Amino acid sequence: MELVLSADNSIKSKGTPPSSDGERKAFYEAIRKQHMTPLWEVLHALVPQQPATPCVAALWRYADVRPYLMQSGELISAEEAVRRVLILENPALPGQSCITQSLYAGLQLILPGEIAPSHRHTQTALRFVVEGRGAYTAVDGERAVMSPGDFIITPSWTWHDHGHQCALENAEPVVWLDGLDIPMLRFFDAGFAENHSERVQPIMRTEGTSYQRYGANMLPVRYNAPFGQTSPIFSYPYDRTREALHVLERQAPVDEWDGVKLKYVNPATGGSPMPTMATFMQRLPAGFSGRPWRQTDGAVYSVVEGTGSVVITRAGQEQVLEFGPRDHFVVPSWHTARLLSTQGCVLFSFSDRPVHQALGIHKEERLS
Ligand code: 1HN
Repeated sequence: MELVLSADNSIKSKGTPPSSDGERKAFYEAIRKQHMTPLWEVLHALVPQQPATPCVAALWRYADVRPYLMQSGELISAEEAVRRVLILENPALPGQSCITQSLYAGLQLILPGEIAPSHRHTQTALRFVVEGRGAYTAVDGERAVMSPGDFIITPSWTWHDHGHQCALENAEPVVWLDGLDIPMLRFFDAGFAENHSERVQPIMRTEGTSYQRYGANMLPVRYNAPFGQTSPIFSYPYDRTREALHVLERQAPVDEWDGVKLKYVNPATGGSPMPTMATFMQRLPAGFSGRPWRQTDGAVYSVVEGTGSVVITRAGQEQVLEFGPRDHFVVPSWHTARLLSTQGCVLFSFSDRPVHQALGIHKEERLS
């Protein structure tokens, strides 16, 4: 028989019978006072065999959401709220202000004549314009007018304010989707923020300067990245994106999983426009019945045009979300999804993929 030295310095045979539940509980209680806890009780949860996100798939129908957004416009001004936003919370993570464990999403409303005051923070933001015209966002001294389908970036630590220039009687409310890396920065305890001394930051360049400088497949000869790893183009207008997708749909092979899907890039690096978030626009042709896939990056979708459905399966449970224009939905990590569209549609989406890729942990499976 093999003998071993036990914790109390007595010699016992190696095959010591298992301790009772009571003995173990007392032991856990004792070590808790030392701020210690046994790994063997949590090992499987800490290192799951595959991603086991607490997030669930969810859909926000614009017809359900819009009345509340407009009601928020009567309750509080953009100025008082600083940012008048209704946060899209993952139904399984109430109170955590996040749509996935790493991403924040919200719908922001600005009314004609309003100003959302200037500030900056280390969190990176993206805006995807959902409805209305006449609003602008200013980033470090340059304004970009917002139109539906435009994708706009607020790089980390850049001054930004929003406004609605249109004082006309028929001026429209403007709504956009905000996507931020807030939960990631919270995780790293790396968030800083400050307010500008002025409500509206001074304008230093005429509108469109960044696009002319960096958006024509050219860069200034002595290019010096103005926003670090983030794209120097802070507005990607929808008319250009839409045109590209439509030409590709007619003239190039359609992917059986994605339809026609393009990723936005930082023109100076070819990489994602922001270090923490990837953005995509895709077109599903009429009659598209996509194949299923799953990937580690949970993604948030904004429906731009058309209708369709996404079938999401996890642990044998299937969920069908039917979507139309301006609806939003989330496909969490490692949920199997497939997209269908009878009449054709256009979908914007964003995810935390660049972080997965930087860490070498991105995984995607395309199923048949
Ligand atoms: C923010 O600055 C904006 O600038 C939107 O529009 C949403 C959510 C949390 C913190 C800052 C914006 C935000 C935010």
